[in-house]
Amino acid sequence: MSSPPRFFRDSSPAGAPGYKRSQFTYRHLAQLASSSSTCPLRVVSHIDLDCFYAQVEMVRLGIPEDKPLAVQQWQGLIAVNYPARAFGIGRHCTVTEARQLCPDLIAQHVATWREGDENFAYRPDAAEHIATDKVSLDPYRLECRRILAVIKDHLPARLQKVEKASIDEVFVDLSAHVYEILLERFPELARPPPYDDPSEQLPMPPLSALDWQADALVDLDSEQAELDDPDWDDVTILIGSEIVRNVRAAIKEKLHYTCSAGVAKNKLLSKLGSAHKKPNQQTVIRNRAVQHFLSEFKFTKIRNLGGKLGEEISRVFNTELVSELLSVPIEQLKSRLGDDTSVWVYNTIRGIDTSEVNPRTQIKSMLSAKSFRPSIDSREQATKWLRIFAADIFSRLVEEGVLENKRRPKSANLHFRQGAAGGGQTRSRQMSIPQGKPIDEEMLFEIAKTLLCQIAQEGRVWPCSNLSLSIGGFEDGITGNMGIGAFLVKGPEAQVLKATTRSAFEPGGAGDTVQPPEKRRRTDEGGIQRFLTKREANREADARLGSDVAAPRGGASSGSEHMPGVTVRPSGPHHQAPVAAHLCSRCPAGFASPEESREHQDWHFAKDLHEQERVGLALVSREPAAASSSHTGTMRSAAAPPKRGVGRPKKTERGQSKLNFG
Ligand code: TTP
Ligand code: CA
Ligand code: CA
Repeated sequence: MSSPPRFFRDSSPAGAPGYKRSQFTYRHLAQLASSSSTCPLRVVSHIDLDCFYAQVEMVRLGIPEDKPLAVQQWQGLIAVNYPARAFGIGRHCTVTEARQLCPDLIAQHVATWREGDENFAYRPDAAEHIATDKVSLDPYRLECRRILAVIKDHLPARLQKVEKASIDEVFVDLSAHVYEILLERFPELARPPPYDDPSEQLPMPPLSALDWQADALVDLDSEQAELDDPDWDDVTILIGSEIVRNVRAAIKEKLHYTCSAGVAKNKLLSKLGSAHKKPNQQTVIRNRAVQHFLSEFKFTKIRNLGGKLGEEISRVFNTELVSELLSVPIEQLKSRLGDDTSVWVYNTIRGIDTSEVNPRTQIKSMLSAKSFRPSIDSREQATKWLRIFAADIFSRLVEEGVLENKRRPKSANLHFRQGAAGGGQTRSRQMSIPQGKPIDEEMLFEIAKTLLCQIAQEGRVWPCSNLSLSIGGFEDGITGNMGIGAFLVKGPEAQVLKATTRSAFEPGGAGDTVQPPEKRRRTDEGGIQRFLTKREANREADARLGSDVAAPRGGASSGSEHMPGVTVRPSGPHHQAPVAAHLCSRCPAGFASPEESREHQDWHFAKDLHEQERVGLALVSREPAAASSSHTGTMRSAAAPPKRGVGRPKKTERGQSKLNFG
């Protein structure tokens, strides 16, 4: 645990000689207390686990943190720990290539479900069973829940605002929490504003050392900016950074995982910050450093600017650099990109983002699917998969609080793609899920079998190249924030969860395969969505992502087996077929909401960064490489490259020395 920084207790009183006012007002302070997304004192953090699946396997298997390890799916790698990355191994490598680079590499295959088996398991021969196995991401999802529980336990319940952004990352809006700490440390801020006027400026914070400890502090573009007195935004971000450091220490202490974090005034910047220095570090982007931080990026590296939109902008304005795009007036952007998009782009490259941190979004449907190459041709074979789908979906229902009747699906749907790989007609049947009695795995299995039976009765339906079971029409039990309950899984729910999923590492849980069914295009999207939704699925990307079939064709795909957060969520309670309104332009995934689609783009974006970092294109940065830079003293990296120093940061960040006023 870190000690709080030392501050002088007195702020300069109004009217004192040389009295200088803060640029912030009492109203801004009130906005901080209410976590307003437009508050200039706002503090948001993005926390991302380092080489997540690899760390889960290392902890599960008790592998020392300096041993190179990668997580394998079929012949590909989906996660690589930092010691293995030091050998040049990345997700682009096949297992064979990786072993050539590092003969000692531990390649752990993901757990799989196997046709006919009722449980998922870690199987030594999984890699050779692409035709009969289906990847289970349950171990990672369970660890994700435990990590979220630690994060939420660590933050005051009434002040917390945590958004799960993918399987290994969260956004946390720390504003309200920071406000409380701020008032404890500076009680003078709790006094009413002069003349009771909230637009009155605050007194300046005391000129004392802001102790940034081991944070990576992003440099400023001028020495002068560093010499400017710290204002309250520096103080709030510092307090936020202390909170995050403690959260990260708790995750390490309780679960033995390291993570990296960004601390800044919004989601956009905090997300860029968490990726800035890895592993096991946190990067602080003070408001005064934002422009300098961003100007070093290619804008194509920024969330949602990596795809078609970024390409279009670089073509039209003939640059990929944020620094050059900054000089383009808004009118000129508007004339080329349309109003909404240009405002968004204009703000984004200036680090302006007022999007909310949304506590968990509610799932509208769940889907479990498998593509068959070669196709299957009997009801017996299909039934074995239905059992797996039922177990898979049931496990996620448990997570959704269905057992406490918080939310309950109303309908089930079976899709059956007839014919050889990729081609053929899709048949589907839907039925209501009986209300009034508890849903269990057996009930879902029975429903699925009934639906299969109905399809089979149509005659001449075999062979089958893709099968999927989906449920939808969730009815809300508890309104508002699902919040903590879904993750903490305490008391009776924990018992049920234990009974149904058992340990993540024992057979008996459920799978996480969520695969997009046939997608329907929607072309009526305006603004930025235009760039995120249209475009043919990129099959090459799919193959690279390590789908369970070598080269999926046709609308149905199995390519998303290991993609975090890919959930196809049909809209409407009685949909006929799952409809993904927002298609990923880069892979076959589809989403029901723009938000989910954006999150998925982030995931591609992170993935691209990894690939580009490998060839040194990621980010024009003056910082030392992640592997050799500083990290906190209290936490040892579980996934640090060999021979890396542990403990103190190697060099003081520029801003750290410059902010010593005390
Ligand atoms: P990431 O957070 O993108 O990567 P990472 O945690 O492995 O590494 P880093 O330290 O750079 O954050 O993804 C989280 C997990 O999602 C990752 O461990 C495995 C899974 N994943 C895939 O299965 N395939 C992919 O292409 C990507 C990008 C991630
Ligand atoms: Ca990660
Ligand atoms: Ca991530």
